[in-house]
Amino acid sequence: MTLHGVSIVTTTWNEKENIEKLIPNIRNILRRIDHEIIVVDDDSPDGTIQVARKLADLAVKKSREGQSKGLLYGMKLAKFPIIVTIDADLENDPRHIPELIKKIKDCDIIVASRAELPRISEKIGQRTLGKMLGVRDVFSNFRAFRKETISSFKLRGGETFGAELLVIAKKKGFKIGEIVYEPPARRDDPRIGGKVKADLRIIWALTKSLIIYLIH
Ligand SMILES: Nc1nc2c(ncn2[C@@H]2O[C@H](COP(=O)(O)OP(=O)(O)OP(=O)(O)O)[C@@H](O)[C@H]2O)c(=O)[nH]1
Ligand SMILES: [Mg+2]
Repeated sequence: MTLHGVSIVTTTWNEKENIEKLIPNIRNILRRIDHEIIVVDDDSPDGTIQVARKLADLAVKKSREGQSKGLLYGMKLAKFPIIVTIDADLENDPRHIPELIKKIKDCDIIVASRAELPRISEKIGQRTLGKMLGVRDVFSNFRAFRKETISSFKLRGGETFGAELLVIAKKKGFKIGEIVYEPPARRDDPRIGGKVKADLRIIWALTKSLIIYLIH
C-alpha cells in the first residue's frame, strides 16, 4: 500500500525560538514529500503562537491541557495518512522522520526510542511498561501513526506524557514498531521544573499508565 503525505504534529509550551529552527529544518528534510506542519500551542506566554502562525501550515491556540492532550488534538486535525509527532524543543532530530515514514508501512505505530534514557524514572518505565508494550522508550513522543488509528484514542489518565497513547494502542491490538536513535545530550535541568519533580511526574504518569494497562 502506498501512503502518500505526512502530517507533522508538535505541541508547544514556550517554544518560540525552538520552532523557528525546527520548522524550517523539518521542511528541508521533507522537501520531496507532501507534508503539513501542525503546531498546537497552549497559549504560551512567550508568544509561540505568533511564530507558529507564520511558519506552520496550521497553528492552533487553546487552553493549557498538557502535552498528551495537545498531541491528540493536533493528530485529529491531520490531513495526511501518516502522522509524525515530534517534540518542539529540538530534542527529537527530524532527520529520523524518513525512517519513521518508511517503517510505518509495516506497522500501525512506530516509536523513535532513545538508545539511552537519561532519567531513572524513564529507565523504570522501560523495565516495566516498556517490556509490556515492546518498546524501550514509552515516553518518547517522537512517533509515527497511521491516521486510521487516531479515532481509537481517548485519554482518561490525565497527563501521561504520551504513554497512555501507547497503552491504548496495545489494547486495541495495533502493531507497534520501533526505531532506536542516539539522542543529543540532555540538558542538565528539565525545561519545566526541577529534576526530582520531573522524575516524580514521570513516575506518576507511569503508575497511571500501568493501571490503565492492567485494569481496563
Ligand atoms: N501544548 C502543550 N505542549 C506542551 C506542554 N508541556 C510541554 N509541551 C511540549 O511538549 C514537548 C515536550 O515537553 P518537554 O517539557 O520538553 O518534556 P521533556 O522532553 O520530557 O522534558 P525536558 O527534559 O525538560 O526536555 C515540548 O515540545 C513542549 O513544548 C503543554 O502544557 N501544552
Ligand atoms: Mg524536552
